[in-house]
Amino acid sequence: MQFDLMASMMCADYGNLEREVKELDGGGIDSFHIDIMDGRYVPNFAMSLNDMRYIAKTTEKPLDVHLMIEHPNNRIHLFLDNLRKGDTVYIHPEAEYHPSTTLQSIINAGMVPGIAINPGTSVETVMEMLRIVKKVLVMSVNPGNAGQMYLPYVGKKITKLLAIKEDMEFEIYWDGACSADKILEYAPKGVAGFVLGTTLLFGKGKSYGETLNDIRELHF
Ligand code: S6P
Ligand code: MG
Repeated sequence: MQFDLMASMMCADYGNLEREVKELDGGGIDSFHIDIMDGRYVPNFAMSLNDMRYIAKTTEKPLDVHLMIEHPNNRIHLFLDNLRKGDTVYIHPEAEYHPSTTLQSIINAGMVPGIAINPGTSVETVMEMLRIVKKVLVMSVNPGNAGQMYLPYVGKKITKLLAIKEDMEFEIYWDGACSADKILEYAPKGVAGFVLGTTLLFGKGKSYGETLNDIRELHF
């Protein structure tokens, strides 16, 4: 079964960030998920531009930058100038007056454009943007914190997105409270990747390599 695994780096041990990145890299993570929060769009501050730069220079694997900030277009160049072609940038459409303009800036810079969809946001609201983006990050928790409970009503939205993803040419990624049973259920249905945080990857008393192998060996 083919699917990507991304590490939610806001859950990493910041006292040993280089070691964390290298262990995840060596353990077979597919990309590094960078949660950027501004304390306004979401009620929390998380990773910074400096953290993102540091991780970018410590690994050659792709970065998956999830911007939970108001009006990302005002400062989008700060992110784009520090990423590599092929890295992904997700914006929240609600945080921007003209999200399609911001997505175009991401495309023009050679990055992969994505939108993140909050639990309370419907597919219909973002329908036109689905024609522009390559990736859709479905939030299965409200944005702002790691370690939250899965919101089961999000399942219906994933089913809707799965039904239109081929025609509209985007891939679906899961973010929030990702457990093995969610991967078992949704990878076979066509969800392309999963962001792993405190639920499945960090603080488990096992090496990241072991955990990632266990996930890849799940019996589908
Ligand atoms: C939430 C953020 C997510 C979390 C991730 C953590 O605002 O976008 O990327 O970091 O959900 O995983 P977990 O398993 O602790 O929920
Ligand atoms: Mg995230």
